[in-house]
Amino acid sequence: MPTLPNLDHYWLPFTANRQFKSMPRLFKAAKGNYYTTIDDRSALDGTSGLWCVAAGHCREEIASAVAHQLRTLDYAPAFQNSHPLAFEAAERLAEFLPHGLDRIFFTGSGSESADTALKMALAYQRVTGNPQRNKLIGRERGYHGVNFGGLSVGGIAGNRKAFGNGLTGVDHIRHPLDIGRNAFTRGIPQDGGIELANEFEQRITTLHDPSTIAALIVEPMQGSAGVVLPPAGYLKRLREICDKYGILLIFDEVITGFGRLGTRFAVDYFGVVPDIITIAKGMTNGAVPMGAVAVKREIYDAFMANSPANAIELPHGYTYTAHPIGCAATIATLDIFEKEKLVERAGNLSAHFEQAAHTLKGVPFVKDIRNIGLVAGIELDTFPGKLGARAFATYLKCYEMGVLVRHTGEIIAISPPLTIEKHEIDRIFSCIAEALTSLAAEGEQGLDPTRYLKNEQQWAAHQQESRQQHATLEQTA
Ligand code: PXG
Repeated sequence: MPTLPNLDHYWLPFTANRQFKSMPRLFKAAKGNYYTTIDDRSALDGTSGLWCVAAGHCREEIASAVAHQLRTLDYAPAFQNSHPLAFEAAERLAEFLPHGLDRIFFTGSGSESADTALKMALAYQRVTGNPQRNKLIGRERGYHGVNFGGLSVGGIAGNRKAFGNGLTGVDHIRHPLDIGRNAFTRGIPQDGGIELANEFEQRITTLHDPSTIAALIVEPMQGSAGVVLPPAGYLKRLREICDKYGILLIFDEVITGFGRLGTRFAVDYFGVVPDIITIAKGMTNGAVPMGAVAVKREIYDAFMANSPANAIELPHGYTYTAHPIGCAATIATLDIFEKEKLVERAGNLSAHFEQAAHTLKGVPFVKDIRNIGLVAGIELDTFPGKLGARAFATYLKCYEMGVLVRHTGEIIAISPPLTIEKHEIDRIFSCIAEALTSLAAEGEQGLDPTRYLKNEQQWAAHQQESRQQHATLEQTA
């Protein structure tokens, strides 16, 4: 029996800690599209880790670039000094990013990218003579990470409630999910996009003076809140409204970037170009925590032109901005994307993926299926009074069957590595079908998490027991 580490000290993020520690789900290794669990079972990664391992796990090219960098230059001061790889990584990203978004600021995560982008938007308005533009607009169900800026413009209720007031001067527009109208649409919904976007204009003109608004931030596709797709024409209309009122448009592409939609970025998918774009996750293939903000050249130039000589143009940055290891991982990741044509690969697989996802129509509890590129969201009917229990039980059942899926609220989200094979895509969705079918047979009992992962529960109990014995021995010694 493999030994479990002491589970007491690590406080897990966005996790029911007590529950997790009673049935710990630990991975000890990964390769390609598979994890190995601590008890030596293989689990097909239906989620690219947390949407980040786009090129598959444990890529040798990234490992050796990082190892080399660690031995050559482990760290260089990020302020007032730098290192060549920072410029090379920025140049490579500028080539990969949508045309025109070619001035790059590095961060340590998607959350830092979101807050950096919001601060840049506010500062940009000041340096261009519009200091009254200090309001930020986000969207219901939006997720822009967990720092105070991203949290404030974000719109996932559960993430906000515990943390006080957040930023002032923030408002939200409506999210575009309309299951009543669009359930089981393949790809993006065709109707309602323009009227929905027009609500943004209506809201800023009736509730705010639009000349007080600095920026609108949206995820082109809302990932964390359960795969919410923009209807046709919606993003383009948001762009037009922003242009009309001099509002900056920020696309948070932390999830949609790096091939997830079958195009490099959502910008390329929708043909709508924001002023600022945030990225992270796939940028280093999840191997090193890193993110970036790319801005239009005009924005960077405005800071340079309007700041006094020798002044710091943007008083913002992190100890780990452009960390050498992250830069090495970014360049190695971009090399893999290029060499293996991963974006094209994802695009070519999208039709098969869509077909496979929609085989779940008619399976018990499935009330909507949403898909785009290599992303699918499967929304389930909630068991009365137990929001999320069905999706969680589905996740546990799939885990037992050797497939890793994500659950959020009552939605299962699938986002495999772009290296996924067709038979693996089929396996993910047939596993979900099997899990839901057996949940239907089991009724309410099936929703009880303690029924699952007996192996893991035994370990946790065993660990508890041996630690108690140890404590007793220590006391008697
Ligand atoms: N913006 C977007 C659009 C994101 O999806 C962040 C910012 C924050 O990134 P960091 O690196 O600070 O976590 C994210 C992160 C999920 C899930 O299961 C999604 C994220 C993170 C963890 C889980 O949907 N998105």
